[in-house]
Amino acid sequence: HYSFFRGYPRWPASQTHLTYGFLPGTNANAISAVVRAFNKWAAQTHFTFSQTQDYRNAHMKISFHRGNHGDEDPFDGPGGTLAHAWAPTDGRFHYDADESWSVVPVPGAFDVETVALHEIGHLLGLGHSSVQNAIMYPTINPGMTKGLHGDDIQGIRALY
Ligand code: TQI
Ligand code: CA
Ligand code: ZN
Repeated sequence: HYSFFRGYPRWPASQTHLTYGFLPGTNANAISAVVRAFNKWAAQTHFTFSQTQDYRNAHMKISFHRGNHGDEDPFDGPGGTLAHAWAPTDGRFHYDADESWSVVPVPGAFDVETVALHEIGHLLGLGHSSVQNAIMYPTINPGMTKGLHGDDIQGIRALY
């Protein structure tokens, strides 16, 4: 079953359109995969999302970093943490650049789109789910791709 962050942080009801931007220099194939993930969330929620070139002013900011990258949660090299994102309305979403990433299923590499679906769930206010096939389930294996599950959609609809 889905869960939320403590205090149920969420985007204001008036903000159904949210922008996202990528740190300049982000790999184009990774951008395409994250765009697909936003489109999948948009198809199942009241949100619309659009990519902006104005990274600094985007509601949600996506970037790749390694190790200590200036926030309160340094990355840990290969293994361990793959990515992190903050609860509403912070908007930061970071990938650990020290992991193996792929935009097509490759054994041993993590799927950029699948991880984006999960982290966008956090950006929108979802916590983790106990349903194994839900995108918000807190475990994933390399080479695995997942999509949105009924439990994820019910969670977002319950929050908003
Ligand atoms: N990163 C954790 C995550 O996004 C960060 C985290 C730990 C967290 N506890 C949290 C975030 C509680 C919000 C609330 O879950 S991770 C997966 C999954 C990670 C894990 O690197 O462990 C994905 C990142 F679910 F597949 F295991 C992305 Cl998809
Ligand atoms: Ca790591
Ligand atoms: Zn998570």
